[in-house]
Amino acid sequence: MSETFFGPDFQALQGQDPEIAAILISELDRQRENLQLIASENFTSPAVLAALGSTLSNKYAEGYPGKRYYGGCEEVDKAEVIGIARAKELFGAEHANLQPHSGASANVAIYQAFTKPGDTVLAMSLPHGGHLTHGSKVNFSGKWFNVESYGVRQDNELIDYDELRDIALRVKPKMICSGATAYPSLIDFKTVRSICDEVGAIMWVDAAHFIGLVAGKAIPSPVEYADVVSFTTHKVLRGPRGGMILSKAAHASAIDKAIFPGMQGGPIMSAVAAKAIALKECATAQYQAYAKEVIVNAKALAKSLEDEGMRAVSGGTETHLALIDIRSTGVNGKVADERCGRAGISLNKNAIPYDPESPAVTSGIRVGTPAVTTQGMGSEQMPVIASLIARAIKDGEDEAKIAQIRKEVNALTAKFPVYPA
Ligand code: DSN
Repeated sequence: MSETFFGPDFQALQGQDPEIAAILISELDRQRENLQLIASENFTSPAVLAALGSTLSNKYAEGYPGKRYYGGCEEVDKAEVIGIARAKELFGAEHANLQPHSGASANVAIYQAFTKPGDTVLAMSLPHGGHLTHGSKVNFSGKWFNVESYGVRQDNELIDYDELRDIALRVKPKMICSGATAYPSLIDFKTVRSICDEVGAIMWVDAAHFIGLVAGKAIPSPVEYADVVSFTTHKVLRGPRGGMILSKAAHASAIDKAIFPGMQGGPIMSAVAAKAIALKECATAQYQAYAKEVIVNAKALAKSLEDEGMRAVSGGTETHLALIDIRSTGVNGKVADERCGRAGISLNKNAIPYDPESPAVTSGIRVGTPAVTTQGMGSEQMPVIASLIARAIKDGEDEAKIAQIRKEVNALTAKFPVYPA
């Protein structure tokens, strides 16, 4: 029963606000019953959810531990101090700031700490897998900064570090950003560091997508190379929705000032405490095994989708996500996303490099394994999932077939219950 998951307070909510109570229930049911393949989503632990739903949410705590602008911060101070220590220990970082409300907020702070409006920044292009905050014209980054872009080669769909270096030498950026939302391969941080040193640029890594794999020691860390690393805490990392920044000690003051008072007021202390909980969870052997399994599953899912006749961009994946070129199906990304959705499979349409379709349509889908791995699925289930996706894409016009796929999706997820009552 979904009601029992929320505990005794839920009855009061049902009485007071049945409309919202019903949404909490139906969203929990959706997460339990459907296949969650969005590469940036996960199922956070009940302990993290408990902190998010706690009275820490009531507390104003502008400032930093021991230097607040409000009284009564003794208890929340303890949570933030513990969280900072855990972040530094887990990532081997010299400085950590747990206050960013989101990944985009963290990135605003990084621009503010290291650049002035009008400065040149070099980042991965959005159509090749970058992020809105990496210089998109519809985002503050593209409006207020001169963001130059690098991309992937057309032949192997991997970052071309020679091209990156050539562009850096030409445009002389103040800062170079590595990191993407739809790049299935590992990034060569050592080479990026050498390019930054050559042109005198700050090395910023937006690790939002893969930081959980770093935390689980499943892939190499950017922390030793980068001046500053920003990320979200709710993806593979499996924490609360929010952001975090790690940096060298020399940048600590600039980062902290950029977050507060530079662009945020009071931190969300319930989220800060939840981040501390997630960081403790990430330091366990179980989490390390999980992070490795996420990659094993992503590789298996990419291979199985290729067996279904689709093409994995850059030949597969080394991370938690795969980008799939679905042009062989004759269906575009937008339609595939919608058909999978009707079949109970949550994924997203995604541009592939050099995509002939517009960003609103796309030729691809992005799939990720953080959530299905959390619920215990393994290599055995990946071909089953690939087959369900392929059938939903191909048979999506036939309501009876979609209903049958949905039934199979629900039967599969029932075997791997999330948030058991
Ligand atoms: N929106 C996130 C994603 O899905 O990749 C990036 O911030």
